[in-house]
This record gives sequence, C-alpha cells and structure tokens, in this order.
Amino acid sequence: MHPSADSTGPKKTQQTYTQNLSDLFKPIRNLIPFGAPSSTPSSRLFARVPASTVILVIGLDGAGKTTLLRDYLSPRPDSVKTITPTINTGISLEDLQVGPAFFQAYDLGGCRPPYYHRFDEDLFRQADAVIYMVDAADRDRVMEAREELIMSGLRANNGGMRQGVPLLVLATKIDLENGRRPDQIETFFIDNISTSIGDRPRNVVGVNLKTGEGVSHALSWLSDGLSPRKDTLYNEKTASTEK
Ligand SMILES: Nc1nc2c(ncn2[C@@H]2O[C@H](COP(=O)(O)OP(=O)(O)O)[C@@H](O)[C@H]2O)c(=O)[nH]1
Ligand SMILES: [Mg+2]
Repeated sequence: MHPSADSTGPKKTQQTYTQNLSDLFKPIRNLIPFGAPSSTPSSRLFARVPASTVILVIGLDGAGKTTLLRDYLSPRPDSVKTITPTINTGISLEDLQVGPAFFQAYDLGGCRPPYYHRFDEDLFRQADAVIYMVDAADRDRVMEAREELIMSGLRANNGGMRQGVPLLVLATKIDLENGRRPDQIETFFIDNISTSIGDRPRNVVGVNLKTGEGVSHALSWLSDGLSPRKDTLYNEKTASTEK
C-alpha cells in the first residue's frame, strides 16, 4: 500500500482495512531466505513437513509463545524476526523459518479494537497447524483464552481454522503452584466446545518452558501429524519387518 493512500484516498471501512493486513505481511515474509544454518532438537521434528507449512503459535500475551520460538525452535535468538506492517496498526507477528516450516507467533486478546478479529481469523485460516498456548496459571484469563479460540479460531463461518487442521493446545507454566492441570484445561477447552471444534486432530499437553518438560512430546505429536512421508516410511519399515 502506498504510504499516502490512507490520508488522501477515500476513507476505508474497518473491514477493508483489516482484510488487507494479512496481505501486508506477505511481501516482507518472502524476503527471509529459505533454510536456516542450523536447527534445534525441537525444530528438527519438523524437517519432514511439506514445504512452506505454516504453524501458527497463538494465544493471549504472556502465554509463552515467544519463549517457545526463541528457546526451543530457533537456532539463535536473532532468527526470530518481528514483522510489523509499514502502517501503524499496533499489530506485530513473530516469524521463524526453520527448514520447510514457518512458525508465526501472534498475541490475541488484550485491548485491541474488536474489528481486529477479522485479521485473527485470517491467520487461523491460513495456518496448516495451530499451537494454541494457554497460561495454565493465569486463572483470571483462562476464560478469555477460551473465548478467543472459539471466536477467531473455531468459528464455523468462513473465518477460523480450515477443516482437518490439527490443533495442539499447550498448557504452559504447569510448574507454578496455582497452575491448572492439563486435564482441566482439556475439559475446559476441548470437551466443552465440541460443537465447533469439528473432527480435527487435537491434543492438550502441559509444558514447563523453563525446563522443557513436555515440549518434545507435544511437538512430536504435531510434527507426526504433518509429516506424511514419515508415516509412509514407518509403515513400509514395519511391513518389511513383519514379513
Ligand atoms: N514458570 C514458567 N514461566 C514461563 C513458562 N512459559 C513462559 N514463562 C514465562 O512467562 C513470561 C511470558 O512468556 P512469553 O514467551 O513472553 O509470552 P508471550 O507473550 O506469549 O510471547 C516470560 O517471563 C516467560 O519466561 C513456564 O512454563 N513456566
Ligand atoms: Mg511474545
């Protein structure tokens, strides 16, 4: 978009404005060179996913999204790029490419104007997998986290996650005393919203991002679901040893 377009052109509706936000990110993302010089044990799990797989890491602020990208998936902290559109929208996206996978981290909720939900829905719709991060120790905001997931991620109109896209709910901060247990998060997040969650593969895993407890178990589940070639190899191997 031309920088002067907003001031001189006809006034845009809020809808058009947010509709274009996801387009603003695209040209910037394409400048990031393909491939990374090194990887981490967690990022190597995604080596076999199809090229340009987009994994959305999303949830309320403070849930642990940046920590997951920076401390587990990124070979170096500076590999995580923060992308903000040239116009001042108040929106920013953290982007990390490792091998064939793009991880995008984005904050939901807070005091953003309601029309930003349109952009949130766009992000969910473009994702090939979603890691929904919930601070299990933030009892005051667990309801807000659930509402954001339903409103932007699972709504049954043309917004939200596409059919069959896997959903990994990561309940973080299980090390803190007041943290809810992962099975409580599961009941709250999954069981009670069965009408809109659909048939998609889903899993709820508790993690401690300070120690890494639970992280590789959770990410293995997701990467297995995204890596058909691995399944094929596994099946062939199993079949040949069973002969
Ligand atoms: N104790 C504990 N702290 C965590 C855990 N995960 C994240 N944090 C902390 O929570 C804060 C917010 O994390 P951050 O990654 O910035 O959240 P974001 O807003 O979702 O990107 C940071 O101080 C992290 O160190 C966890 O599992 N246990
Ligand atoms: Mg963050």
